[in-house]
Amino acid sequence: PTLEEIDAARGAFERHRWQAGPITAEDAPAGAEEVVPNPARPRDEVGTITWATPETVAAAARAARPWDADPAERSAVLNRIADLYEENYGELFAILHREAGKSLLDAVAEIREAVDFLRYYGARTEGDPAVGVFACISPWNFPLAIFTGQIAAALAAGNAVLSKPAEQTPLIAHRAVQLMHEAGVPRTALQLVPGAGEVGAALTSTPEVGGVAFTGSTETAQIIHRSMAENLDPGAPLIAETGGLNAMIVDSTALPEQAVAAIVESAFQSAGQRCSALRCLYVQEDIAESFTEMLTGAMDAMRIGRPWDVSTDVGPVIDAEAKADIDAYIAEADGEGRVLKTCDTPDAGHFVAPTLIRVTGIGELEREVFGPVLHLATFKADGIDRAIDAINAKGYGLTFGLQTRIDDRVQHVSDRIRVGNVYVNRNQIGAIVGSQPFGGEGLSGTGPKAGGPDYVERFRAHPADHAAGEWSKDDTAKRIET
Ligand code: UN1
Repeated sequence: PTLEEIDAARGAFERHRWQAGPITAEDAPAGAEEVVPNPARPRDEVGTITWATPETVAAAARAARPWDADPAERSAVLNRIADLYEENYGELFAILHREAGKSLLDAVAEIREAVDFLRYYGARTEGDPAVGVFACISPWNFPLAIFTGQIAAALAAGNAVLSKPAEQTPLIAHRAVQLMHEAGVPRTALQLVPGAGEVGAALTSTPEVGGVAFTGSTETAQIIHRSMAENLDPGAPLIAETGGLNAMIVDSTALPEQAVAAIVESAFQSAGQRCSALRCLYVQEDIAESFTEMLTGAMDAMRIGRPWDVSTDVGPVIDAEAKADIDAYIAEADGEGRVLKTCDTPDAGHFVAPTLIRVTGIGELEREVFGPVLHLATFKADGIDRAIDAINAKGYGLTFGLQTRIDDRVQHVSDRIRVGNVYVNRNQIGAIVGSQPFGGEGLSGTGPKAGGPDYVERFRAHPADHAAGEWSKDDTAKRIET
């Protein structure tokens, strides 16, 4: 569909109110009900959510049964879900806009990616038996794509899934699970338990759970890992995709227009709410002044505003808490005189101004600020290795960008940087299922890469291979995209 058609299809759901809650195989107790707000429009009530509780999780775990249909049938059902997503795109767009504040372009990419995950993992249903019951815990920043990707992989391997979407985005998850059941996934093989931390804690300590897939913060991954160690089978796998402190290096040979476009997209698209987003930019000292001027000019040209306007580049952040946190971070930098550029934003709604902050190096960054905040440092002509070492020293290892026209440098830098995905002379977000498997190392995650050939394998029971570490090279190896 064209953007106009998408917008029209979405428009039919402009005032709809969704009602969501746990979806379990058998009757299970549920908890309190709450209104789901719209991050861009404070008075818009998008729907209501009835939360699951630890008791809901216990009942769902008892009712869970691995999906024992043959691989061809599982494959057909996963593809049917993809078809249903495509047929229902207007409604899915509307929820992504109103519940998650997704811009039109981000929502297009998100539905595309969810469909890609379903078809890609749907082609990998043959293999060893399932682990059993998988808990899938997903983030709000890709509330359909990552939510669907985890579930599709677990189901492709024949597992039963207990899925907890992020508490900010339960409505899109609920609608997705309805479509999955409509396509033919048995209710015993897929149950939805929306909730906050206590539901997550119940999932990662329920003895029936044989493995956990998690995407979210590094801190939460560590909590999950501890809970699994204390409560689950020692062999239960944790498949985690976590945070990043991603950098880009721009040397004096880079094409400035190309580099600026890549930086603006990498740092500010999706309001910077991607684990892959660019956080710290290193520009070679010799060109820093003119380059910074171009970059701040490009920031001036960005449109920040309502996600449902076709021309919007940057929408809101997810909620009031996120806005308060990022605004406080910017205010502190401002107080220290380190803000180089900030933009105007609409008054109402959870908008955060895209902001450029001066630092001496990535070492100064104490944490991942999950919003449209970019840090800028410079390096001397002979200092590129020192910059890379400083980036590696942070311990994360997700994405890295390089802008250069020196061929030898591409190899040298790619060899030295320790990340999952290296992007050369392009943006460093927007990995594509199948052709660009995505995932990191160190504090950024366990591997295997999502959208890669080994991802579904980790959802199967083959302890011999696990023990021997016999994963193919694509499992965690660095990938270079140009
Ligand atoms: C995330 O933000 O949690 O390449 C991971 C990208 C996306 C990142 C998803 N696949 O930008």
